[in-house]
Amino acid sequence: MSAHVEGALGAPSRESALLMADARVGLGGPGQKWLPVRWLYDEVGSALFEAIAYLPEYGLTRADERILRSHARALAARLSRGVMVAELGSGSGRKTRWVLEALARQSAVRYHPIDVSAAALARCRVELGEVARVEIATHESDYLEGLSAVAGERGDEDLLVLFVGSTIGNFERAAADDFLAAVRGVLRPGDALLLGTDLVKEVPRMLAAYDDAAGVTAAFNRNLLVRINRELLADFDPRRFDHEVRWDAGSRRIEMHLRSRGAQRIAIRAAELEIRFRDGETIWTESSHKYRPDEPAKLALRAGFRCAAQWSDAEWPFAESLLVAV
Ligand code: AVJ
Repeated sequence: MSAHVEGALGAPSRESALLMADARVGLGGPGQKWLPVRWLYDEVGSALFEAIAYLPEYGLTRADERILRSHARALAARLSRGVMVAELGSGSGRKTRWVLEALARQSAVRYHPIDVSAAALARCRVELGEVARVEIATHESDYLEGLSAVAGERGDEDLLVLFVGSTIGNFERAAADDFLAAVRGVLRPGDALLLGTDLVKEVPRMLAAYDDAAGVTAAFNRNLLVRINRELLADFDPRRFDHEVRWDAGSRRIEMHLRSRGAQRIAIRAAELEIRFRDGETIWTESSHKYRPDEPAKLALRAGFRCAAQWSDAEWPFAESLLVAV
């Protein structure tokens, strides 16, 4: 629990060392400042994301859960009995419960959540630890490494990989292609991937989802600066950065930025780095790509899957696509 704090005071933790390297690359140069999205999710960031899922403006997580809940049985019916389940990103486990329960009605299930965050895995174990006929084995690693380990452990049974919540939206489009191809590379024909994608909607609705009235998403975004202060001994004043949300129509993505109020210099002591901001200059902290309904199937084909089924939500356009490795 205290690893991050220890990282700041004593020898840097492994995570802090990686954050430092990313800060050097993303903040040190002359171009657009940016940081990889994963740094948003420390303990506070993860808790804020869970709060975001309750915001009236942010329907994504609830839509994802509604679809999984309503179609879990239809999904289970399309899969072979005794399927092994791996999930990329363990989330809170809440929406996964529906899928696991439906599968466990058919036969016992082994569930392998994969996440870089030990805290997220611990919460997942609490949430899903006592679902009848479900056995959990957690993997603290990145997605592809964890998935290879899971694939290496199985015998004859098929594998179902869950990649829901529109986490894929964080990838650039070319990187999403590469990632799905890499996932396919670990799978055997007949294995399945359930892919959740948030769909394109009216622009004001998408903007509001990332700029809610209560300011929870702004806090989620600014928490990144607080984290860097703590782990890398930096002196960001989060009040001097505005939460900014943009819709890029060309790439069909929402972007989150932190926009400097005035020119400022920030010291990142642990990295022996000084960063200058011009007035209005931003750090690009996240991209959330939005998909057209036919895009997941096309993406699937390019990566070596066929789309066997797609379910969507009427209230909040979101799609869950069942992709089968060919
Ligand atoms: C968890 C990546 C799907 O991009 O919508 C929510 C994260 N960022 N509000 C998203 C997020 C700001 C979320 N994903």
